[in-house]
Amino acid sequence: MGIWKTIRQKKRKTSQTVPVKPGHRKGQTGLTEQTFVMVKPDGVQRGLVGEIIRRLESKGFKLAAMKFMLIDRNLAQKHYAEHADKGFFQELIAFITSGPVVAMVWEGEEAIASIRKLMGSTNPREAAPGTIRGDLAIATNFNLIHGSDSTAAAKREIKLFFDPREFCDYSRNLDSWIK
Ligand code: IDP
Ligand code: MG
Repeated sequence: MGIWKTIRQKKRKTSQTVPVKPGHRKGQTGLTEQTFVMVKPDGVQRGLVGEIIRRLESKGFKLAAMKFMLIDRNLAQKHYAEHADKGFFQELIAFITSGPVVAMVWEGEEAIASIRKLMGSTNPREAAPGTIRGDLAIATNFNLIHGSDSTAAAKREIKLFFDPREFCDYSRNLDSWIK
């Protein structure tokens, strides 16, 4: 009798002190997306690679692929093809090819729109405080970060920058506390 009591007490103690994995799914849409994100040459030059990655990691997004690279003119023109007729296009191509970038794929629930929100508006002076551009940049042509703006853009840009073999498939135990 005395032994059973001890075991029961131990069990109760354990269940009170070990956090229980969240069982509900309130607020979750179940829409896990991948999005293409890049720390632009100004972010690398200013030593903000870590700060930018920290913000995406801290939010809870999961890194799926990453590389440090130089973008050549051909890739730059393809990546920014939608802006080919804009007055700033040549300046944009010159800028994005001017130094190394950190190209990444980030994954998570509604990652495309959510990371756009973390980035802030294109013009950093209009970007909300708390956003990457709002906190860390001033000029539109030095706005630190690129992020896909739609599902179609994410698919296209990921394919443009990454080979499927460059992705790491892994799981994180902490995901059950994020989604
Ligand atoms: P986004 O990066 O917020 O998606 P887009 O309109 O797609 O903004 O423009 C792509 C990039 O082109 C911007 O991030 C910025 O670096 C650059 N850009 C956009 N508008 C201008 C401009 O008026 N002058 C100079 N550069 C610009
Ligand atoms: Mg864009």
